Amino acid sequence: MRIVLLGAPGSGKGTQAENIVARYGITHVSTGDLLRAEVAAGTELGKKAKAIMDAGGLVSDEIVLGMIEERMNKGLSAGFLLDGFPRTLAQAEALDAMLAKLEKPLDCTLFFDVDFDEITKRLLSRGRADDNEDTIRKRLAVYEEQTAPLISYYEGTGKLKTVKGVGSVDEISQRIFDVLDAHR
Ligand code: B4P
Repeated sequence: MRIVLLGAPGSGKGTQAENIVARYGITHVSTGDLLRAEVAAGTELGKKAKAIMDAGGLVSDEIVLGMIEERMNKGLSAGFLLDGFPRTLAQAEALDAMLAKLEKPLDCTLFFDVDFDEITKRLLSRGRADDNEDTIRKRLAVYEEQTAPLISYYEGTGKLKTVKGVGSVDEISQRIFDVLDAHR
């Protein structure tokens, strides 16, 4: 199973990813986690990424695509869940090209539908370095401008499934499992 999770920052991608990979035994690839690992290790890439992430921007397509390619080359078991990637049209097109070459097209893109008031509440109570009010506002604006267009991009492929992302974590997981079980 090859899945993309699409949604605004704080829509629950990372939270639900854990439950999805546990159920279907697929590999979890989170560009946010990969970037935070680079920051924690103090690499050159991490230093560049940290300033951008703390300001609520998107790390460059070049850096993110390089990380994804490196991760894909390590092998991806029975399938994969891409969490937080792609986030721009250029990333989505590059992903399609990569997967076409591997003859492993996506099965499904899950879009988590959550309104911005709920997201702001969640992120303020999480309190990560990039979760203050100014940064959240910036991240949501960047999302609207650069990531939200991917909803119609994936609608055009016929593979978009929208999941209401409000409710308890378990309720939302069940909605996701209902969609994904129909794909197995
Ligand atoms: P990410 O790590 O992808 O994080 P996120 O979008 O903030 O969060 P997510 O949707 O995973 O929410 P979560 O489950 O944690 O990105 C961080 C930064 O990395 C980006 O801003 C960007 O700078 C950079 N980056 C990453 N990928 C990139 C890319 N492809 N291109 C360029 N830059 C990239 O949930 C949030 C909170 O809500 C948690 O506290 C959680 O406990 C809570 N929550 C979850 N589900 C809930 C529910 N049902 N009810 C109540 N609370 C809930």
